[in-house]
Amino acid sequence: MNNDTIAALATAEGIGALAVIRLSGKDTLTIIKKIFHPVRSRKKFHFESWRAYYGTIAVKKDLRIDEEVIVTIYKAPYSYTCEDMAEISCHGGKISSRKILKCLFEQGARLAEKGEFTKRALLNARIDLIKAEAIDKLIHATNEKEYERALLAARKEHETAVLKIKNTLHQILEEVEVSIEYPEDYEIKEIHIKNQISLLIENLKMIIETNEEEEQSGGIKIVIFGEKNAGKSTIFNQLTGKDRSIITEIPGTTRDVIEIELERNNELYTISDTAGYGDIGNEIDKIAVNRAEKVLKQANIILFVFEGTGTWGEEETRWIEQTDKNQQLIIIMNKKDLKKFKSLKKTCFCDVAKIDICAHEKGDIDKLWKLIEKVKKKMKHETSGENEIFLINQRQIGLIKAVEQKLEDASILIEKKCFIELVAFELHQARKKLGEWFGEDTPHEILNDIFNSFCVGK
Ligand SMILES: Nc1nc2c(ncn2[C@@H]2O[C@H](COP(=O)(O)OP(=O)(O)OP(=O)(O)O)[C@@H](O)[C@H]2O)c(=O)[nH]1
Ligand SMILES: [Mg+2]
Repeated sequence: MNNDTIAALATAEGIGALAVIRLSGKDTLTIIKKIFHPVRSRKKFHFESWRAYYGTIAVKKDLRIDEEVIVTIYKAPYSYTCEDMAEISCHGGKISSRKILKCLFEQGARLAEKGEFTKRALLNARIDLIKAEAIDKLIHATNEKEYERALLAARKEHETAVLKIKNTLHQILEEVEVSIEYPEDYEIKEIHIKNQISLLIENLKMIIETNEEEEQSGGIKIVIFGEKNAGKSTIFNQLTGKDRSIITEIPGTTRDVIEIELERNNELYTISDTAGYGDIGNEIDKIAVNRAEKVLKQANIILFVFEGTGTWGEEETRWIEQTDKNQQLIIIMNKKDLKKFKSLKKTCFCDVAKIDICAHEKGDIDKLWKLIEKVKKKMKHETSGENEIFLINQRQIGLIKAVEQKLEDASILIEKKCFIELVAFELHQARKKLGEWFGEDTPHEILNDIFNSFCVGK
């Protein structure tokens, strides 16, 4: 492995109070000793690990221009990269850090590639690829949910849960390999091996399912649906705080599905406004309702909007009864400010959440948000963290799918009474794919691709 000395700005470039430059590699201490002048020490200076030193760096010796800095030293192997490292904390803004970096390059350091510090941590076995990707996800997280999942994926407990899967597969493979040597034992073990594989397949399927939902989710999906002109778009604009949907008194105003992502109380939501059902006038109406029905199926929470001045009929009941048992439902009786308004609260659908509102009233929209947050708690999946496996990107999901497929293939071969060597081959393939998940046997080009998405300085 290349352990030449690399340097990069670790903080975002731009105006700010401070900037931090990172340095890692075999010449770190030599370079620091050459350019850094501690303020207190007059005698020969000796760096200790995990200590911060105040001093200056002469960025232009002839003119005696010095940069004030704090240098923190991390000696190998107790650093992020397992190599000698230094972090130079200097004044923010572009100029200071650029000058210091130039100084470091003049002394033999080179500019780090994207993610090269973390790549070194991986190649020096300080972290595995799952943790490396979790660290990257932490930095790129755009909402609390993503951040929380990345944090959990970087924990020791997660490593233990991952190890359990790895060990189970290794045990199965061991049993199969012993059977190659002692085929007479295989008949006794065959059912046991098949059961073990089935259990692992089930476990992986569950992991894939929950993580795919999370990866594609964009948070909790709320779909606003209901009869034409009931006030869906008004509620949509009010809930999102945006003037996105067109509102008119003409029934059938909304045709396409309109979607907005938003974060509220650390939760990510995707809210969709849809076309209303009712008299199907023309081909466009038909297409519009079809589109609405499609997104309705993907909803975690359905806000069923009905104009409280109308009469609740069979069509409404039919829509309500179509709701999947995994979907949460809120019936909104809108336009309560109108004279003819009738509440549905006490009359029917006892186990469904209901609310009477006037979509123009801010207080009512606040109450609706509270009800949504209450209903949300009933949803099946809430992150517990314990023993849970987090697949935080499509690469990881793809690999676990491949492992699961290889196990399925092995299981079929056992069923068909094929040669045990063939079963062992499939299990070896499964183990290889599993290894790629945490960075064992991951081809170099793939590693490069992964770290290319990291920041320089990370
Ligand atoms: N009085 C009263 N009018 C409302 C209320 N909510 C919405 N409206 C009005 O009802 C009309 C229809 O509102 P929209 O939000 O466009 O209804 P919609 O359900 O999206 O209608 P379509 O897209 O045509 O299906 C507009 O004139 C709104 O101003 C309410 O609470 N009270
Ligand atoms: Mg509308």
